[in-house]
Order: sequence, then C-alpha cells, then structure tokens
Amino acid sequence: MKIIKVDVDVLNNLFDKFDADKSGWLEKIDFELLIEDLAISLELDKTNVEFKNFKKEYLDMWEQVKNKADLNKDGKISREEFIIHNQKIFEENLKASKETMNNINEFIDD
Ligand SMILES: [Ca+2]
Repeated sequence: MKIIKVDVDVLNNLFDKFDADKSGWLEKIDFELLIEDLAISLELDKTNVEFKNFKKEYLDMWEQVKNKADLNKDGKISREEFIIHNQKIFEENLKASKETMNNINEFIDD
C-alpha cells in the first residue's frame, strides 16, 4: 500500500506564488497584490462593486488563514508556518475521508 504524503515541493512552490512581493513572508499585502493582479489580468474595473466585494471576501479569507497558520502571532506567515498549516489541513482531510470510508463500510456491512 502506498502512503500518501503531502508534497513539500508543491507547498514551497505555492508559498513562492503567494509571496507576491517576494519578502519571504506571507502578509496581507501579498494577498492585496495578488487580487490586484487578478483584476488587471481579467480586465476588471477595480471600482466595480462586485470586485470590491470579492476583494473583501478574499482579504477576510486571508485573516482566517492567518489566524490559524500564524503560530507565533507576528502577523505574517513564514514558509515553515505555511507548510505546517497545510500539512495539518491535509492530515485533517485525510482523517475525515478515512472516517467517511469507515462509516460507509459499516453501513454496507449491516
Ligand atoms: Ca508568523
């Protein structure tokens, strides 16, 4: 049986992509830059209400991720914190899938 593990190389690449200003940390500014770039590439009007709402939701998401991943509470996510956070999510998802499988298994058994 092959044991699935989270791919650290993929997480490192993701971190580099999210780190829009290449500071070595993930901060709110990175998410702002990403969303601004997205608006430009999609040729969206940045004053558009829908875009503003989308941006707000996106930045709220950053706050939620930050609250969970920023282990030393310095307001930014280091590469290590990013990898730990994603490994945790991966393991939680794996555990949830396993439980679902077990439930289905038991259900069919009965
Ligand atoms: Ca931190």
